[in-house]
Amino acid sequence: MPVYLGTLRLVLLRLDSSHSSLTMEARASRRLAALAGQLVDSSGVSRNWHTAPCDRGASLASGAVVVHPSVAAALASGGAVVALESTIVSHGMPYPQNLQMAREVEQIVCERGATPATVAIIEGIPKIGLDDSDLEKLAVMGTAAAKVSRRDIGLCVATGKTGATTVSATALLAARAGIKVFVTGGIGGVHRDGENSMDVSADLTELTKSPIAVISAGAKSVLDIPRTLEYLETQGVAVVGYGVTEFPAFFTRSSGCEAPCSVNTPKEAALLIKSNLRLGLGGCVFGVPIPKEFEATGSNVQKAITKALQELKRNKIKGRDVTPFLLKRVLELSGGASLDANLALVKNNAAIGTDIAVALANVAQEE
Ligand code: PSU
Ligand code: MN
Repeated sequence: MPVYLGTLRLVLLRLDSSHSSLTMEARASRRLAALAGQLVDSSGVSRNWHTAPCDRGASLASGAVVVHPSVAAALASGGAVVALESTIVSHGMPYPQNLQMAREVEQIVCERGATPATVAIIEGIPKIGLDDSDLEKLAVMGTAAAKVSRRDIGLCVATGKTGATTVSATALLAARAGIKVFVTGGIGGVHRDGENSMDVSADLTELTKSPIAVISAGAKSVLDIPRTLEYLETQGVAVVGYGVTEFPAFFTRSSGCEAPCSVNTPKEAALLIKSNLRLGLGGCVFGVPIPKEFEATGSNVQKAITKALQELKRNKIKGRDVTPFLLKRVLELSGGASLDANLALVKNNAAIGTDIAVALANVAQEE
């Protein structure tokens, strides 16, 4: 029985302290059974949350979490699974390139030997693994879908809305389903002027809570990359350069900031992830540099970033709207150049992330 279950039992017993001990036990068991019943796969079969592989935490406040049958089967057999976020689809790219990207990335994951699990909340139901119709719905909705970070999950579920999950919400939901590797484009970070605005993405703090490895192309230079790395260090999140010694800056391979450590192969990455998981150290971030041939060395994207940052200030955009605004303006101002680079790096991350997930599954099976 996981330690967590004992803890929850204790909490429930305390809540019921006005009743006799026998009643307390019975009531606690009933509530645990009810919570466990909230995790169902899409065939309607109830899965026991508490005995799910890599069980990590309490069930969500309300509603069911639907694990796609392909993902549930892969997890049950110890196969490699790769989680994918959905805000990149709805808020990160325009339609129809976003849909094409989402399908291609899933395809890459399949071809390299893992099961893709795109995460989103569809009409109030958190889903781990989407059908193509769900992907299409999110891609077409674009910014009409809610942008759901950790704090927004409860409301989205309670109101039955459709929401795309950011890195933080995806990491949380995927890790609770037992997924250990998650591919994205770029992670959120400390925004420029973040020392005053305190605009620090929940992506960074989530990795202290959710045990999952995020494979990214680093953080965009619209962010304050040195402070992002400092913040991750404070939070105790391992940051790893993949095949490089610098933490990459999304459109460019170099950020001028050294990565605290680096690995060169999927197996090395897998061993690091395994150690982190075993020791209960939480999540980690891998920075995979954009392939050289797509690197936006041209002044085009850099100029667009500078201009977008000026516009951000002028328009007084704040909070959850900052990142989507910057992504959209950089795309428009660079005349589409940023989109080509973005697509190339996401696909590259998917290939490398899948190789890492496969290596991790192999390492686990060798034991
Ligand atoms: N950076 C990108 N593309 C994206 C995002 C960030 O290059 O699509 C999205 C991710 O979903 C990330 C979120 O988790 O933005 C961060 O938003 P915020 O800064 O509001 O935390
Ligand atoms: Mn923010």
